[in-house]
Amino acid sequence: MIAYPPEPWRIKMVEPIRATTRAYRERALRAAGWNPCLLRSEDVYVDLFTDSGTNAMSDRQWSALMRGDEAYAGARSFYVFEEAVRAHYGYPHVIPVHQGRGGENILSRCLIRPGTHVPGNMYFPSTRAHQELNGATFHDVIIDEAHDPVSEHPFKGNVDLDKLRAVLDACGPANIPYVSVAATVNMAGGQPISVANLTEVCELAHHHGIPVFLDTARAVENAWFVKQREPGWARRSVAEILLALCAPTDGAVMSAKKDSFANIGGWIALRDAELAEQARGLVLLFEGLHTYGGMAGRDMEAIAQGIAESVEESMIAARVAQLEYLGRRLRDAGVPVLRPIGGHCVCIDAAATLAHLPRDQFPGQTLAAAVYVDAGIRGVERGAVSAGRDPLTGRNRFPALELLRLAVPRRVYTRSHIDHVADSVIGVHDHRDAIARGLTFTHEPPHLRFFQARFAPVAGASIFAE
Ligand code: PM9
Repeated sequence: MIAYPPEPWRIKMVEPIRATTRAYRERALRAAGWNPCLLRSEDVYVDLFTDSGTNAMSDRQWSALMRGDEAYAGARSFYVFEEAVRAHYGYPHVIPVHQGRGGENILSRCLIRPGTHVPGNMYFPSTRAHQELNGATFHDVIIDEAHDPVSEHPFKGNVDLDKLRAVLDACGPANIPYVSVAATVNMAGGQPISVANLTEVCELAHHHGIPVFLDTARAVENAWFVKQREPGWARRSVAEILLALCAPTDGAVMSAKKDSFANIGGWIALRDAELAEQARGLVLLFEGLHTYGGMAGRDMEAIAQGIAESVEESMIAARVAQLEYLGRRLRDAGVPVLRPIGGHCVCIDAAATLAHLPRDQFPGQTLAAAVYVDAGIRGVERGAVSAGRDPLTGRNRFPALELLRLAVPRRVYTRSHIDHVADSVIGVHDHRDAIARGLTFTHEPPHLRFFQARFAPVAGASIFAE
C-alpha cells in the first residue's frame, strides 16, 4: 500500500470538468498543432500543465480579496504584502511585480551588461531568456547528478563548487554580475538545494564581490525537503528554514503563483537599498507603480495570506505525499520516473519511454501528446523543445533530461484524479510501441518556443501506428 494521508482541507466550491472521447481529443490536439499548451482548457480533464497560478485559494484568501485597497499609490494592501514578504523571506526591500518573469526582466536589466556571464543551478526557460536578451551567457554549474534521471541524490539542486570556480576563473569575477540559484530546481524535476551548499555558494561568490540571487518560486517546498533530508534541520520549522535559505543571499525573484497559492503576482526582494531604488525605477516603466507592480490590491492581499498558509506544515506534507503517491504508483508499474520525486511534479523520462524515437523527433513533446490523447491529461515537455536554440550557433539544444513533466496544482485534485492519471500513464507506457513516430516543428517561435510552437507528425497524419 502506498501512503496517501488525508488532505488537511475540505472542498467548499467545485468547478465542473468534462470528460471527452479519444477521437475528440485527437482532433482537438491536431487542431492545436500537437502542442497541449495550445488546447482550450475545457478540452482538458486533469490539467497538470503547471502548478503556476492554478492553485486553489483558501476561504481565508478569498475573504482577504475583499480587503483589497485599489488606490493607485500607497495602497494599504501593498504594506500588508510587504510585511508578509519581509517576515517570511527576510529581505528588507520588497518590490511588487506582475509575476516571476516580470521580476526576471527587471533584475536582468539592472545587473547584466552585454558579454557578461551568469552561472546557475540549471537553467529555467524564462530566467535564461531574460539573461540572454540582456546579453549574458548562462553557465550551468549544477552537480552532475541533476542530469541523471535515476540518481537518488537527496539534493540534486546543489551547485558543484568546482564548476562554479571554473566559471569564475574562465570568465573573471568582474564579468559575472550575479550567481542565479533556484530553490527548488524546476527543470531538474523540483529538486532541492541544501542550506549548507547554498551557504557555501554565497561565501564563494561574496569572496569575489559577486551577489547571489535566489529564485524562491518553490523555496517553501525546498525548505520542506531540507527538514526531511539535511542533517541538523529536522527540528526546525519550515518557516525558520525558509528564512535560513534566504539569509545568505542578496535578494530573490519570486513568482507568487507557486508556493504562495496565488493566481497571479510576484516580487523582487533585495538587501541593497541602491539596487532596490534602481529596480523600482524600472518597475515603473514595465510593471506599474512601485506599490502595486502590475497587481491589483486584492491580489496583494491574497498573496500575503497565501504566504502565511504556505509555511503551514500540514499543507506541504500533504502536497509532497500526493506527488510521492503518484510517482510511486508509476515507478511500481515500471514507468521510468525521474528520482527522487520532486516538490511540485512527477517527471517521466520520455527518452527512455520512447527510446525508439530519435531526439530530434522530440520524445517529450510526443509523449505529452500521447498522454493527452489517451485520457485528457495535460502535461508539459521539459526537454529539447523547452531548451530552445543556442543563441550563438542557432542549433537546437539537447539537454540530458528529456522529460514529460506532470506538475500538480496545490489543493486542486483528489486521490481519484491522481489514480486516473497513474492508470492512464501506465497504459500509455505499456503500449508505447503504438507511438510509431515523433513530431517536427511547423511553426517555431524565437523565444520560449514550447508555449506557442506548432508541430506535425514526422510522417503520416498521426503519431500513432495506423
Ligand atoms: N514556471 C512552470 O510551469 C510557469 C511557466 S513555464 C510552463 O513551471 C521558476 C523556477 C519557475 C517559473 C515559472 C518562473 C517564471 C520563474 N522561475 O511564470 O512568470 O518555475 O510567474 O514565473 C512555470 P512566472
